[in-house]
Amino acid sequence: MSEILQKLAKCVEFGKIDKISPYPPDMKGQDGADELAKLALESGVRPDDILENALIPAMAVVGNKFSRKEIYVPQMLMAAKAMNSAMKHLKPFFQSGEATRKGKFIIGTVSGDLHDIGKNLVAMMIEGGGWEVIDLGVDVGTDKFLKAIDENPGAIIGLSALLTTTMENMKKTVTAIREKYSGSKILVGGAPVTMDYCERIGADFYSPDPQGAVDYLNQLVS
Ligand code: B1M
Repeated sequence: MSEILQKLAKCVEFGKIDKISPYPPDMKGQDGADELAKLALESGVRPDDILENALIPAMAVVGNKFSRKEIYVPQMLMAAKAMNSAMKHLKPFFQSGEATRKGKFIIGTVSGDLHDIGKNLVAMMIEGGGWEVIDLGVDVGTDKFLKAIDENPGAIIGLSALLTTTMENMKKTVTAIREKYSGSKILVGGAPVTMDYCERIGADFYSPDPQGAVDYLNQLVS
């Protein structure tokens, strides 16, 4: 891996957004993910290589550390912010079709539920894993999910629920998706959700954390 990509991966892993960012303190004054992604492109590194050889592996390290409880939500958020600051330079290449991603992932917090911190972490990690993410936000009703699937055929769907009361809406949405798009893959998660619940409502997979979600998606296209 080139020196620029090594530095970029380190910035993402440790949440160094840009040069003026004071976090982490031991990287103060150094270029961050923002400057290094720009420099990599200017040096002729392909956007695909930046994603595959710097951003994705760095986010996988972050996801695994989080799963092992070696880091917590704030460090993960900083890593995702650093990743986003690099992604903003790559996005035009993906949008123009000059570079490709692994597939599309639609995510939303189910109807009646306003919790989005966990959902956002999952969305950011999946984007960092090389996927295009369509984030429908919170309090997403079944019709909105169906419309998004209609507009993005073949996309994998992710539902998040944080309340025992809104888990019932997760079930309704999964049932409606199954009826209309029987072949779609549905991933569910959120604090009260379990593998047993996932199986009972007919979803395909449950992950307790973002890295499990990334691994599941990757395994579908491997
Ligand atoms: Co609410 N809330 N809340 N709340 N809130 C909980 C969930 C609660 C457990 C607190 C408690 O009573 N101890 C409780 C639920 C109880 C229950 O259902 N049995 C509760 C309640 C009752 C409520 C209200 C009803 C309170 C009220 O108004 N009376 C109300 C409901 C509003 C609504 O949604 N309609 C409410 C409101 C709120 C706030 C708006 C104030 C705020 C949300 C802010 C926001 O999200 N923007 C809030 C918060 C912050 C919490 C707690 C404190 C923290 C949730 C959180 O962000 N955790 C929570 C108590 C707690 O968990 N300690 C609580 C951190 C986040 C990283 O974890 O979301 O679990 P989590 O996501 C994890 C995994 O679950 C997984 O990955 C993430 C990272 O590991 N994951 C997925 C999540 N989604 C996934 C999807 C996947 C895969 C993995 O695939 C698609």
